[in-house]
Amino acid sequence: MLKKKEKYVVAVVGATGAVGNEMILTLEQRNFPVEKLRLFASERSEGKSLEFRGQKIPVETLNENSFTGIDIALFSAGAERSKIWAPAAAKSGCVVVDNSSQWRMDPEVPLVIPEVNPHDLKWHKGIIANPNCSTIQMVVVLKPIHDAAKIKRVVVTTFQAVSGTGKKAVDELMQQTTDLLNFREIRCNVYPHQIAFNVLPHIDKFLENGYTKEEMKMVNETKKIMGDNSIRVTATTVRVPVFRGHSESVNIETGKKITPNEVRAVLSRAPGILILDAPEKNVYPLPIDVDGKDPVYVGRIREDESIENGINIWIVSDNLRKGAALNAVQIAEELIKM
Ligand code: 25A
Ligand code: L14
Repeated sequence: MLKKKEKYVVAVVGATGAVGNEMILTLEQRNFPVEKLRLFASERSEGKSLEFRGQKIPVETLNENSFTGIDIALFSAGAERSKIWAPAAAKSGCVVVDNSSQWRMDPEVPLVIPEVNPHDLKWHKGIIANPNCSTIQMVVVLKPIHDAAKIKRVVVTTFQAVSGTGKKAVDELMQQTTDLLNFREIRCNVYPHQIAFNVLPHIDKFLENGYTKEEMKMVNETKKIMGDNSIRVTATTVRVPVFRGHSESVNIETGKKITPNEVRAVLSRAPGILILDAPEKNVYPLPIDVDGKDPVYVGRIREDESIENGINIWIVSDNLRKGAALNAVQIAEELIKM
């Protein structure tokens, strides 16, 4: 458990990555009580330094003694690194907020969205998992609707930005776009197909059941966070040539009838959500407008006229922000309040 202090020694593991960078920025912007910030990445980043509150902080590599004296560690260095280093960090008395997929479905590890299930933080044993980006922005919206009308089934299709895969994917979209516009040959290193001017129905690995890992994360993580295994979820996750901001088309079937106006009322009272829904003025959430912003944006709220109790909505949020870094920092904020 975390000892109460005025200020904390905080570490970011995977500091040079897309999410790690955003974590440093988020800690600074939200004025998290940081006594000292330590930054870690692989040997590739040795010698680099990154800025926090106007000061240059060197990037270190991890070893057995790295976590001594650290109170809170935010991890975003991939599942392989979290598998080894998160338990090691927890053992040295540090509380880990892990952004990788490694520990999310472990029954010993709480999976937390502060707006949805902050109570689950109580039973952590040193590691807390940060959910998948697409899951977070969807579940922030599902929870208030579930409380009002009991959700039976969810059908979701995502439109995911390349920054979810990390910096190298951002570079690949940029490079392919300039190459194509200059009539040069393109190269595909990160994704199996061209991503510029294209759409790929494929995120993370394919599994035996024909779904991708990303799709099954949405199914399983939703049930765990909502604490309700009866909610049926089916997902299709799609990569689009967008740099930042995931979009989702979500169809919700409820047990109790709920009208679009009631959904608007319920969501406007819920934390972390902003409604942008004025179709007559062409107003709806767009990924280019949410870059660097905190809320989960909702629009296109309308009835699914093909079933008795159905609602269709459009959800957009910054995948590096609420989808990753912001949610992790919010978890840390909850921890120091406990
Ligand atoms: O396993 P998962 O959970 O499925 O996650 C896979 C990847 O998805 C990203 C993240 O990539 C992760 O590695 N990710 C995870 N969760 C995410 C989420 N919710 C998410 N993205 C969005 N939303 P990333 O590139 O953002 O971050 C990787 C970071 O981890 C550091 N790291 C790697 N090995 C480490 C380590 N840190 C500590 N110890 C280790 N052993 C990594 O640092 C980066 O900060 P780095 O030094 O390896 O990389 C520094 C620069 O080099 C680039 N780069 C990465 N891979 C290569 C590369 N350059 C050349 N060749 C490569 N193969 C990085 O982009 C970075 O700029
Ligand atoms: O958090 O977009 O499980 O490629 C791993 C891959 C998030 C997004 C996770 C991607 C992700 C991701």
